[in-house]
Amino acid sequence: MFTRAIVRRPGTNFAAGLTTVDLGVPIYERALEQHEAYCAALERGGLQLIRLDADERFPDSTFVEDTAVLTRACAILAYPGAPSRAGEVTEIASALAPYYSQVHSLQPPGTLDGGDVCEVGDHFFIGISARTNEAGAGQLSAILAQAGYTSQCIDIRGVEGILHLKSGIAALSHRRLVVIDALAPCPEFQGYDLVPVSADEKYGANCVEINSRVLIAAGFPILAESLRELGYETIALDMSEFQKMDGGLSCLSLRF
Ligand code: CIR
Repeated sequence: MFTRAIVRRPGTNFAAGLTTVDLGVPIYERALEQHEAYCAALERGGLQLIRLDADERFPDSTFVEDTAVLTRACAILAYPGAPSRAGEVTEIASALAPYYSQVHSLQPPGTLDGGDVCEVGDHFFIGISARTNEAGAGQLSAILAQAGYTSQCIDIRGVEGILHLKSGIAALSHRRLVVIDALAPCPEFQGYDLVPVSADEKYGANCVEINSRVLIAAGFPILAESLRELGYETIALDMSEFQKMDGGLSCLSLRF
């Protein structure tokens, strides 16, 4: 159950951020509208928003999820794997300080993006990716273990077309995992109730459950229908401008 979320408005230089996809240049005005609709959906889910101003020093800083891992016990400041993003963590640390008495920080040579960390109950999957290395995953795993959580690493470096682990999976209530076809066979995911996502709806896998409603990217009708059949209310959000920058729905907020 989340009660709050940190969000950061995209800056005017949002289009100068990192991307590996070839979907065109994002339209800033549209990104702002989509961001506002996203914030409204979080508020509709009962979350109190901590809204940070745009930070033009960091074009990718609207993707706040990558800067921290939040648990009930503690906050863990990430060490983003892209050098252009490492400085984003400082302001997020200040924003989190009033809410957490226990704050840990990952240290180099460890790198870790929050988008690689997927919490399912008291267990965490940590993606080893182009952004998160073994050292970062190891540090996070040790901090989580101290706090009473278990974790497992999932190597996604060979999985085409996903930047982060959570580009390909999402945890829902009732031990459900929304999972793209390429990750569904992972032995670590067996024992969960898998909600499969076909290759042509892959981007939709990055969805977020907010207090029993599921926010999903618009345009993925098969996944939306599967979720409705499972009894979830879904809210579809247009994410086109964030998708152009490799960003999924979860990465626009840090929920806690
Ligand atoms: C980046 O490449 O870092 C940003 N353009 C997108 C980050 C997306 N983050 C996420 O999905 N957790």
